[in-house]
Amino acid sequence: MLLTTHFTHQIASLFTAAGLALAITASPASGRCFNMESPPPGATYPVGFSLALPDVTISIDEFQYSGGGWAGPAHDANIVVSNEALGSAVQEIMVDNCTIVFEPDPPAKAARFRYADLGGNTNFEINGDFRNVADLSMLDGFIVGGHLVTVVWVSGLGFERGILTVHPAGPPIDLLRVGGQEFFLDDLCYRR
Ligand SMILES: [Ca+2]
Ligand SMILES: [Ca+2]
Repeated sequence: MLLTTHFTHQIASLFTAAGLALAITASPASGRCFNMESPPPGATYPVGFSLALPDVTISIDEFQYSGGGWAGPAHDANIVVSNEALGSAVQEIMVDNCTIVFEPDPPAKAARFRYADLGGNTNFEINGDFRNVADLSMLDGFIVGGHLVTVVWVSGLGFERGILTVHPAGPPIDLLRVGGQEFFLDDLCYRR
């Protein structure tokens, strides 16, 4: 896959005072990976949470239902001991009726993550190009925010697992958002 070689051997760990512990690359200048292994299990990040690191801001934001209404602020993301997204053992983040937003600064060129969508619809956004789709696999082959998106569809329809890649050769990626209902995310990487 696009970013595997770039990141696989560069993961180190970081624990922040704010508690959203993340895995990062040895050289953040080249990009980052977030494997969700360092936070304590059960760590909870409500809508409105925001963590500003020197080169990326990560926040939890609202989720839009399939009908267009918004889920509101009474939701959160949680670190869980599970491997629904088929990523790095043993933890991942469950983004439940909310979205997680990555704003890399300097911006990224490409990104990739593993997910399990065990609920209803999903939200996905690059640089203000917001998509609300039943399943992320519906974005396979589409251009979002000026970037080609491909999805390796692992299983299911409506309850699917996959790997989503945001390919390079688009504008700088200032913002990447993803979320769903009973949505599990792991090993989100981007490179600069
Ligand atoms: Ca993990
Ligand atoms: Ca779905």
